[in-house]
Amino acid sequence: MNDPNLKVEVVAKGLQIPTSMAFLGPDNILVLEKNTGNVLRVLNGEILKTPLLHVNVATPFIEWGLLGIAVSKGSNAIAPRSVFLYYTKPGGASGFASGNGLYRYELTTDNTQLINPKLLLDLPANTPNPQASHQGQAQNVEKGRPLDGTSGILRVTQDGEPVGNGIFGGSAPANAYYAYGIRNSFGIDFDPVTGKLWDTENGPTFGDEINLVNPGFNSGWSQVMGIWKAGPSPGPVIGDVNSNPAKNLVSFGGDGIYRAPEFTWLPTIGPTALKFLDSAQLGTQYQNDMFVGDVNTGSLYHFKLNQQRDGLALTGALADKVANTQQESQQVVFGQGFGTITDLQVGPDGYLYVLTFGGALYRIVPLHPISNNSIEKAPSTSSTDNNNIKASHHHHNKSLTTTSSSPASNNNHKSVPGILEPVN
Ligand SMILES: [Ca+2]
Ligand SMILES: [Ca+2]
Repeated sequence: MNDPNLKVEVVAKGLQIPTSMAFLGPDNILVLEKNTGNVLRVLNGEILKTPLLHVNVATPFIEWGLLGIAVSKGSNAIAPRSVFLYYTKPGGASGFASGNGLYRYELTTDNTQLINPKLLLDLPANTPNPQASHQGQAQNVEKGRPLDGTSGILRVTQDGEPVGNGIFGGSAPANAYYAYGIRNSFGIDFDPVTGKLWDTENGPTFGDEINLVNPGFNSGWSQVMGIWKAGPSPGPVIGDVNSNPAKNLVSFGGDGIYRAPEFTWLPTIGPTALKFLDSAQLGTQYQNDMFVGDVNTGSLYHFKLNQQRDGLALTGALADKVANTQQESQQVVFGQGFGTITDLQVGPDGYLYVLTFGGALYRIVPLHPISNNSIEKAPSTSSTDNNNIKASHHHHNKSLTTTSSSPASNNNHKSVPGILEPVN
């Protein structure tokens, strides 16, 4: 940790490619394993042997498997709690995968089983065939397929119904779109102060992004990545100004609105989870700030928001909103040596939890516990009574691997992992 007043504790080790987590209570955490298809519980630092659930998952690609989890409280004290899972289903005509499903399960009251699954969203899981997949209006190809569930952030109720008539209208899955033109999102979270959604996105070999995602947000892919014209290498700057974005973007009659990233890495670092620390337990100087994980450098990044909270507070070489070099990126590094960070959550204890591809779960805590009784943790976003759930369905993450021999690592046209975050 760059802050000498903070330290990293190991909560648990020995998980097999954990992808995401959700708190049931203090020291009581559900964790997903990507390839085993197991939903496990880590209780007081111990990984309980019997999974709450095992699902068959498609695993041949780095982007596929058991990927996203969110927990909602029951509608009252005795109602079952809902657990939402997002995973890639095996089979289908291709033999690889029949789709990506968002399911709602009931958690048994003894916290040992997930039962009564209900399929809320049935989304495509395209194999890495550049010609066949991801050339639609969701990717800003005007004459391409209508919105098909790819390259978007989707919003449905906890029963899987569209919210109102949907921003882009039509039938499922178009009516579930909240945002589109997203190449490969990995992390989403809601600002606890404004309620606004933010995401991280992975570029191909350049142009990773952090975005403020307003309703109807168009991120610009496959025309723009970062602020540059998309291509094998960065083209000219065409996407740095909201009011004058690249030409030829699909706007759905004006319902879709391009917005430039609030931050871009030119050399790719593979940003992953994004989390707001809605707690003062690491010190008030970090309260409600944004934290982001990555793949390529093992770093955890820390960003302060500007006063209006519609952008980031950036100075020096980052005042241009671009980390032009790895060195510039160091300015926002909070800690290093984590390996690949797959998820970040704030525990009921107000500390920041870090889940890693290598199988460890860490917790960032103060060196000396903060003993200010006046500090109260804000309501946790990992467990809410909200009505909506958002599913991030993305496009290929080229970088959730450290080996170039991965079938996924050289392909820009995949379907994708999902992360679920409850709505505030
Ligand atoms: Ca973008
Ligand atoms: Ca710069």
